[in-house]
Amino acid sequence: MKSPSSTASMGTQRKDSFLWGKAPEGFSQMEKKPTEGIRVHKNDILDDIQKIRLDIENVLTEIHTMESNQENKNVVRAKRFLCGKKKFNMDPVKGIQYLQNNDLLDNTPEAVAEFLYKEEGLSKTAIGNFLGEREEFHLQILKAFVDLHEFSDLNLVQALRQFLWSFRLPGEAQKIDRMMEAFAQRYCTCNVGVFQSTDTCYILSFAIIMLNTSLHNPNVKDKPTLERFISMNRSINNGGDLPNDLLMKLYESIKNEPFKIPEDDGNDLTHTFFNPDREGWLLKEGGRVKTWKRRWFILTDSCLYYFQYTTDKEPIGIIPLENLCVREVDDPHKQFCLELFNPKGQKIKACKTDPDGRVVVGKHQSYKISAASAEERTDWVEAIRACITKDPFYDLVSARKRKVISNSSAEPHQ
Ligand code: 4IP
Repeated sequence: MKSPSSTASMGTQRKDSFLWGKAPEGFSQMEKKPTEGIRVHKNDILDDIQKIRLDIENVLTEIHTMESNQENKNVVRAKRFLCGKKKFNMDPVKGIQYLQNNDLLDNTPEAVAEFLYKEEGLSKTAIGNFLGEREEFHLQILKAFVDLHEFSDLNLVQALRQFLWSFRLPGEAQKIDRMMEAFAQRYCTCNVGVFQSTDTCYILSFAIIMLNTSLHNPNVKDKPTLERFISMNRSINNGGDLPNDLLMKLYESIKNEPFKIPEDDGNDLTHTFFNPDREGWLLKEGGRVKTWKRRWFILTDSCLYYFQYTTDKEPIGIIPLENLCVREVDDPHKQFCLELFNPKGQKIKACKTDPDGRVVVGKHQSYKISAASAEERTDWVEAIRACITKDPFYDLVSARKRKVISNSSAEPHQ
């Protein structure tokens, strides 16, 4: 006879054994059969658990690898993007190409325009040069870029402030023309009825930019009055006059606050010399003392810079080429000479560092420079000629004014 406690322990043992898939001692063959099945089943389940555990581990490792791959990809992408921006600042066309080749920028005018408009750290000079290019794709980018500006309910000075802050106006007349034309069109679309035509808006925009220079450049002694500004802009509204109070508002706004021109990190001297139009060794004759010195010349941004060594960061002298002319000349002592001169016969405005390291005004009536060969001289003369710019604004505006006047005399003004 089993004691109650031993019966109870027997019950527990059976239950445990069933749980573990083992038939406890003292069971008949019939009783043992289902437990065999349970044991097999249990092993299968354990195997499955093991497999699932391995699968989970594999998946976790895969996720981890994917994450770190993704991270690496992101790092590489970010580095490439930065590199693209640097390239852009040195050579905008190459920079954009690089970004597109690396799938970092879509090849649509809208995507490029947005990049130029929103991306930080881009040289505003590079943006200006890129936007001013003549090719069809660039024109579409320029339009998309200008369309990103909202000029509704702004007066022309306010709109110009916004526009001229988003890039630096390039020096080349045709580029300025295209950009200001695009600006005028956008302004007239946003402010229907303010001007009779986009030409009026274009001319007045230039008048405002010139007014800004005249009022705020300390070198301009003769400051234009409001009356002069108004009379300068007579008949520009398709033969009619613009309201005086509009011109007065614009005049006052500029007088009180000059245009802010964006600072440009990429516009320092180091950047200037990165992508010159031409560079090379030449001999230069002194200004007062006519000694010949071998100097490394760099032609860029409408200036001729000369250095003692190719590796020098700071030039010895800078000759702005604006309003100068260049020609081939003969010299009794040196071959293949060219001369930079002022057609008005005045002394050339240039600066140089004197032997004490001070920046002083140059003393040249003209610069005589000798090249190593006839070909080199021709190449230099051509490159300098291409760089020499006259006052681009003046020519652009007078052409547009002539157009407005001839249009308004052809069609009677209403
Ligand atoms: C100097 O002669 C050099 O030719 C200078 O050239 C020149 O200055 C000086 O012209 C001339 O006097 P010495 O070295 O024999 O004194 P660089 O500056 O290339 O050394 P420019 O104006 O040509 O740079 P003047 O005008 O300063 O006399």
